Amino acid sequence: MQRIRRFEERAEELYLGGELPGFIHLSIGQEACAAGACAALGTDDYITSTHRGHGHCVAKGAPLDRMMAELYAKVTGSCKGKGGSMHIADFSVGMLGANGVVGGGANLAVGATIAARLRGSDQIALCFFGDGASNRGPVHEAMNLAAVWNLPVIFFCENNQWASTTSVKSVMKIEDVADRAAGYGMPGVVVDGNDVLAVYTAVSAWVERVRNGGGPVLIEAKTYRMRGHFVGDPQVYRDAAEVQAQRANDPIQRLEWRLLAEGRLDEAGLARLKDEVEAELAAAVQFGRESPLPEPEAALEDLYATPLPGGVRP
Ligand SMILES: Cc1ncc(C[n+]2csc(CCOP(=O)(O)OP(=O)(O)O)c2C)c(N)n1
Repeated sequence: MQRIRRFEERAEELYLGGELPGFIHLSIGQEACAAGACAALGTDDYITSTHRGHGHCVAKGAPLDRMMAELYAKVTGSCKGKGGSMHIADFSVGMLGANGVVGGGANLAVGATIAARLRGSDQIALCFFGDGASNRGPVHEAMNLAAVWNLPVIFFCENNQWASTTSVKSVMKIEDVADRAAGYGMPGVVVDGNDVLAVYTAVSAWVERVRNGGGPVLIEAKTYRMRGHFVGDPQVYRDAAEVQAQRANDPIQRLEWRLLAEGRLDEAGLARLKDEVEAELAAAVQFGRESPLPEPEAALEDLYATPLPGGVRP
């Protein structure tokens, strides 16, 4: 969680300093969702993400230097500089991509598990999506098909209370997104999305069942987006007091307090951990800054999948 938080705080600074191109959406406040959920998955398992994907990428194990280079649009980035923040991916760790299309990851997750099944693999997919995405048709089509075909997908809704400028309360007649699972004949579970251990426990409880043909599950994590929708968002749609009130529920602070209180970590250990993250991050920023931009011709590469023998496309 600390790696995610600091990566994003640094990205915010670099963006505001004019160093990073494009748009940046931060998941500050939601780190327990990414960290808790991904810790319950295997390296070979897949995740799909949202436009707020840095945390998911870090939590799945992507190296920070290649991520930072991607934000700099450099050739050493995990997508060779072609994805940037909003379309960051790292296939080497099963992170199939952040996504500019709200809800777009749901069908990718379903497709990845169909492909895995055809290969005879027991890989599963966890699809991160938002409360806003939960109101979109493609997400429901994905949940329905996954349920009907017993596909090994964990639909993980990060309900951060806001879809861009829209409060979840104004576009949902029900309290819990998880209730919608019943409509597809799958279990629906609500978890405290700011408690990393609760998220880890909840996801872990379903991983084996999902992997072993038990069908998909919908897990809704209640959390809160602490920053604007994007870096630079003036946030006129919500009260500063509302955001302020959420500070006491910070997932990182909560875990720190707990580990210190239980004697599992002391102040020196915590400081050491933070120093390690800072050193890793400083190296990542340097790597991003100093890496070359792609050659213009590279824009013409990777447009089509490599044909299989006989001209068949995979
Ligand atoms: C199909 C589609 N419709 C609308 C948008 C514009 N848009 C970008 S982010 C967003 C809100 C998404 O909310 P949510 O799914 O809750 O994710 P969050 O931003 O809260 O992480 C919208 C409507 C889009 N990118 N794609």
